[in-house]
Amino acid sequence: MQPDLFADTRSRIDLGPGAVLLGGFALAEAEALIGEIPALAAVSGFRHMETRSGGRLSVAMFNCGETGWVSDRRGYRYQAIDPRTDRPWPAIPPRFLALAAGAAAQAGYPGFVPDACLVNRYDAETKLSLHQDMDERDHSAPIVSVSLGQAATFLWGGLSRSDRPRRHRVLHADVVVWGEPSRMVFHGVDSVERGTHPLTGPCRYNLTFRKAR
Ligand code: MD3
Ligand code: FE
Repeated sequence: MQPDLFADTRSRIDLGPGAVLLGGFALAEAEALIGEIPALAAVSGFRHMETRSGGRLSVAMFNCGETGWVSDRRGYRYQAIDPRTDRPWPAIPPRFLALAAGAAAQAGYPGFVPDACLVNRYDAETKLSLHQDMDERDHSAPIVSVSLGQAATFLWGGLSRSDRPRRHRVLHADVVVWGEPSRMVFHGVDSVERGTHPLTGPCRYNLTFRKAR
């Protein structure tokens, strides 16, 4: 036990096997992380992607990294070129990489080097229905998720769609690390709380770091 390693984390909650919520892990860095978003968005840009069925995702998003997650009429996939700009996604900022690697290490996954960072923006009324993340090639790598701004209710289900999800409140600067065997659980975001966060206003940002290829 090395207590000093846990100094930044107010609470550590085990969500399930291989999945841990590090409460407030990003608190010291949060303002700087949020401060990186406008310059990244100026290169790529938040957009509501289309779905295969012609709908529109209510979460606004873009990626940084060598590859990025996209959805359109052809379905979901990762690609190195941003379809909106026809150029590569912006690089993942070094402070993003450091935070993601630090959280992964604290959760028991040393040496985490993500190649994709999805930047999600949830405005009031935005929800993300229950789903699994299965578009990544390497399911043995963990996923690191950083919540910024307004709090939300996270839905944490099981390995079968019909498993009734549990609800967890995720707060500003909370970091969740999901590895095997919880990597493929169904999950979603139920509702973003109303109100105004001093750093993000009415919205919640989520940075999701993955090894996609
Ligand atoms: C749980 N994003 O982008 S955190 C997504 O808050 C996504 O923006 C949510 O689900 C958000 O796909 C949830 C990220 C997350 C990613 C993968 C998971 C949560 C996960 C895999 C298993 C369990
Ligand atoms: Fe997901």
